[in-house]
Amino acid sequence: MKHRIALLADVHGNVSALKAVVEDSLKEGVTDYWFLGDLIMPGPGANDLFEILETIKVGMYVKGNWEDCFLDVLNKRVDFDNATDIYVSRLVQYQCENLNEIYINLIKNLPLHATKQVNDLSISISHNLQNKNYGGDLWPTNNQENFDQLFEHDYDIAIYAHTHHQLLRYSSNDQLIINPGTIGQPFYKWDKLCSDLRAQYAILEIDERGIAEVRFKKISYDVENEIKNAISNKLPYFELYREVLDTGKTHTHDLDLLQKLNDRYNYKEEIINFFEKNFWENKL
Ligand SMILES: [Mn+2]
Repeated sequence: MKHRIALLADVHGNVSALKAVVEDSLKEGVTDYWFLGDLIMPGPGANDLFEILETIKVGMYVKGNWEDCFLDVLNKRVDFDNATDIYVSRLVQYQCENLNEIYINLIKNLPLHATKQVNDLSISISHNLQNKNYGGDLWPTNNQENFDQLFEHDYDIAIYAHTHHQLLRYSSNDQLIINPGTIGQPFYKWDKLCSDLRAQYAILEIDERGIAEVRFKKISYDVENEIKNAISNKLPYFELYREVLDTGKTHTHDLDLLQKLNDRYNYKEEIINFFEKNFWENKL
């Protein structure tokens, strides 16, 4: 039987980009959808993102590091004196104000790693390494031994995401590695490539003979609409979101800039009030 699998990853709250990719995938005659993590934050998408995944019947969803950031805040693992922690916490507050409880529970129960058998092929699916969904181990230019870590078991194919870079390469034993890139937050370190920040995904086609096609796609979407969406939803750190959509540049670890924004908008006070009230009332 022929399977055309859409590999989706790293939406990061960008509903407009996800919608455009799903529309394209429907024209492509995709039969299966797998999602590799980092669905929410820092963009405005909340329930709408999960509802889209429901309409396309996503058959696999593994947990990204941003889903873990979300859970860390719910578990009160927050340093209120760290500007990045305030940034992430304020984005989590936005999600808590918007997300249905069923989706919060869904995030709590996501696996780090999954395997699929498609025809004769065994496939590993993880956000980054199978036991570690964060860090730079699988950056595209890293050494071969880092990538070989994906094959401690005898998978034929390993699929990962997280680096926001589309990639196809092989293990030392010639097993296939695929990264579909990012739907919502593309970036390049090479400036000239940053002029094209279309949404990325990949299609993996497997037929009776084996791997029939690996196709990397880039899909235009309505960036202006996404910015309007962020404004009308009163997205915190809106100016950072607009910048990442326009240029690909993020400031997640820029403590000075985040501190300025935290002070300007009183975000620290806001999250302390929000989380104290909700923890006390047992709502989180
Ligand atoms: Mn990630």
